[in-house]
Amino acid sequence: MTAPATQTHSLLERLGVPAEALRGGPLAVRSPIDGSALAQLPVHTADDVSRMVGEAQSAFLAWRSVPAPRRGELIRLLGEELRAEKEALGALVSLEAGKILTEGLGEVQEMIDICDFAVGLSRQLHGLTIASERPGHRMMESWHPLGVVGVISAFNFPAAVWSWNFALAIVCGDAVVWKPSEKTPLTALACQALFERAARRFGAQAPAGLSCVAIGLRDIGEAIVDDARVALLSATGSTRMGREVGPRVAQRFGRCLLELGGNNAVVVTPSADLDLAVRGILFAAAGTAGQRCTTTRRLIVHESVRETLVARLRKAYEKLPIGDPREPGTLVGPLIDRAAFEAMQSALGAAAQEGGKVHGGERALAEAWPDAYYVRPAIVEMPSQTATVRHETFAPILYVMGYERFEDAIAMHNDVPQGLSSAVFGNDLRETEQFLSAAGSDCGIANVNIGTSGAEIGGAFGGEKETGGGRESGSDAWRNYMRRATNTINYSRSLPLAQGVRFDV
Ligand code: UN1
Repeated sequence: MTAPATQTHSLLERLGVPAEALRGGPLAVRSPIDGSALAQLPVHTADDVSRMVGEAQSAFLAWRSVPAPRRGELIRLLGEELRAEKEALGALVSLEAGKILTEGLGEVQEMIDICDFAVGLSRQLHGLTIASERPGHRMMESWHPLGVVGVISAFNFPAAVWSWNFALAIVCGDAVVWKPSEKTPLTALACQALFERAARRFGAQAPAGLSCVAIGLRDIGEAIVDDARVALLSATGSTRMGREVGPRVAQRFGRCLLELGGNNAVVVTPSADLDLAVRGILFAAAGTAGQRCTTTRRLIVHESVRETLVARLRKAYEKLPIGDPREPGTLVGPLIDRAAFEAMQSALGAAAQEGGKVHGGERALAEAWPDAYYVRPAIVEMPSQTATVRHETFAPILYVMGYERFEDAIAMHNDVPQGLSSAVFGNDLRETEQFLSAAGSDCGIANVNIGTSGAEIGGAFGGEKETGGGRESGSDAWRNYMRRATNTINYSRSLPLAQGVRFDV
């Protein structure tokens, strides 16, 4: 296989990021494939961020008056650029985030899908008309562009998470300042270059500053978080990050959209089709090397099928091809870095201390790539849902717990601090519907007979409790990016007051 740096540079050049932009800075960007250096990127300062937010604010003031369907046209053009460069951008995601190729391409497809969705939405940013209690009056609500949107994204979806926010924000009439993960800034530069291509084709009506990318570490994120001109801060990452960001944005009465940790479970009931369950769990638990916020981390299985299911999963796990994510046969690529590997090992150690029986989890391919961190995905049979299980470790660890009564399975399912995604496998309508009911799964996403990961963009994406409560992507998530005005219009010749109040002199 070509050296990651060589391949990355030629992809970036193709995507419109010049080689000189990748040199001479303090931020070392590495490929998780072999740990090799991809770039020494220049970084921005807090002052640069302040300037960017100012430019974005000016762009917003012009952009908000461009008709929404016209704004949709810009996103349609971005979708075209993404279609044209799907292979290249997907390969870049693989190189920088370590995803297998099909998942890198899937990520770009998700970006194309949200662009299509946003284009349609640009003619559907509608409010209600509401019956007024007063004669000759009409009430309605209008949705207006909000302002500058700050986006902070994580390494594991280095492009798609930005696009969910960006495509909606742009059709909603906002401008966006993006701080990508410092682990995956090159993908961000490529996205920006593709957007600039679309903007050039769109013409002068697209103001400069509509899309800004701020490269750097924590201080750059903080500069966006604390800037009062940023009307909405959409942040994806750890619960620890959200706990800091949320109150800081609230302090200045900004809006927050948080997508934080998940601790997603699959419940397998006695009536489940085990062939489906094995396939669904395998992809959701071991896919993306366990590094999706929607990854299945817990398996809650009825005692009557537990032994069979665990045996089948273990067999499937042993066959998982681990290796260079660019090789067509690979299903499990590397962890993002050494810290991820160490967190995984310490979770496995703690689980063993708590009585867990660990299968797999060991480092792989260390001799071939001493600076990369490949692991065999782990299955850990637990005596109960311990403290380690209740904590999200961003690695491929599947904890298995048994249950006897379905009510107990639901209680165990909900007894974690996070609430993102969930699934039940079963063909007993009473159980699967109970899982989806108000007294069932407490997550933002609840599925039947499919795994917890791989949501489509048409639905609202996000979760409850420590997951942060935000909803992105489909359904009515666009409302996050707009402000609502309630309008009352009097077309009569008198002035009746609401609630029958009299105030005549
Ligand atoms: C994430 O891991 O941050 O549902 C997002 C999924 C993808 C998005 C995951 N559509 O797994």
